[in-house]
Amino acid sequence: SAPATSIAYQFLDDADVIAFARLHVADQYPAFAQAAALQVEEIGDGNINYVYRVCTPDRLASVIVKQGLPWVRIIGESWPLSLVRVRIEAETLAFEAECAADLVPALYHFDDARSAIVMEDIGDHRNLRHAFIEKAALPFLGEHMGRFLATTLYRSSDLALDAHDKKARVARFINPDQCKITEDLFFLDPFCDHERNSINPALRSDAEALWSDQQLKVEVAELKLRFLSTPEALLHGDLHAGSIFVREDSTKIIDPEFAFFGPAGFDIGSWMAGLWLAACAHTELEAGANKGYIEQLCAHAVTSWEAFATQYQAQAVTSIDASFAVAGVAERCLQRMLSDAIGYAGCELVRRTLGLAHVLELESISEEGARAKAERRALALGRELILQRHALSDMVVLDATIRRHLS
Ligand code: SR1
Ligand code: MG
Repeated sequence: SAPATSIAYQFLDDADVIAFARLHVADQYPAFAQAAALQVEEIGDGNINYVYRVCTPDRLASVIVKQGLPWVRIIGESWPLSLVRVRIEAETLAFEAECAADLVPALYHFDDARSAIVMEDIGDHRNLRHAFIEKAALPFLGEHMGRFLATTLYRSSDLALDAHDKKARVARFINPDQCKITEDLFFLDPFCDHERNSINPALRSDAEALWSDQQLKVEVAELKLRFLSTPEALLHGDLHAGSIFVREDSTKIIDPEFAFFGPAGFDIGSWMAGLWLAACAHTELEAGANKGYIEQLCAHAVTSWEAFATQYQAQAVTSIDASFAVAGVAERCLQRMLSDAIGYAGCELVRRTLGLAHVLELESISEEGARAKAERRALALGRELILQRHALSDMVVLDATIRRHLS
């Protein structure tokens, strides 16, 4: 819906969006310069920003224009949000393109004054949530995600960067409002009776049991402290399935507006939890006939971890810092990243079940009893991952645990 207050930099109307796109991409898209009339549609379905597709009348050429507002779109002016996130998103997209250009939309232009980005239209891809619901076979997804994680998380770490450069980057990617959203929605609300939570009434007693679990709260506090105080690598920061678009042969990761320097395991765990949330949903669909697809989802987690670990290790032995190019250092880093990832995946499973922002894979289960069973499964899996993250720190044991919860 249109914001209550309009702000000077905000696009006034369709013509304004079109003029902005035409001005900034005429070089890359001669068709934009030549076309007498361009078309625009607002296509954003996210929680925070406005997203427009601008295209030629024949739709053969198109770009995406994304504009941020100084508040959360779905909440309104009562939840202010700094516009620094738009610059951070643009700079993160540029960094990710240096790491893995084929896995992100190309950045065409960033306009600080208008808090807007013009980028490649990846409209020939579809959102991974819909692909999961439709049980799409995605043979390259695990490798693509493993490579994205290995390159972005390694090349922004102290193993790869000059010490002064690394600290300058940490400062440049300070993103406090976005981090506060995660600190609250991911680590606080779902573990207490918070008014922002959205809880299926059938799960009320499960939620109350979770809220009284003091051991769990201590583990979540430790994970939150690491999130707050571990500038290990430049994270995407919001790597759920809604931030990933796919074709059978291609993967694009979008929306890094939550980027900041944090613990590498946060991105890895957020990604894996997306697979396991979809798998929980599929356990209750089609009378349990989805075993084959659940297997595929579990396999994506294993494949992506193996691709990540292999590529991380291969890069680590080339570290510019002699302290880190020592045999055994990469293995130690990987061990810690995996146990962090398991803990953060557990939090993501819990917050997508009890917190403010749920996932379509679970929400679209129309039969209430089936949805409650799938959500209960996600909650139980999330709890075990948080509590057992150190004991599960081996992909074989982890995979067996996931499969036990899904059977
Ligand atoms: C108010 S924002 C809610 C959620 O949407 C974003 O994509 C993040 O995941 C955030 O937690
Ligand atoms: Mg987003």
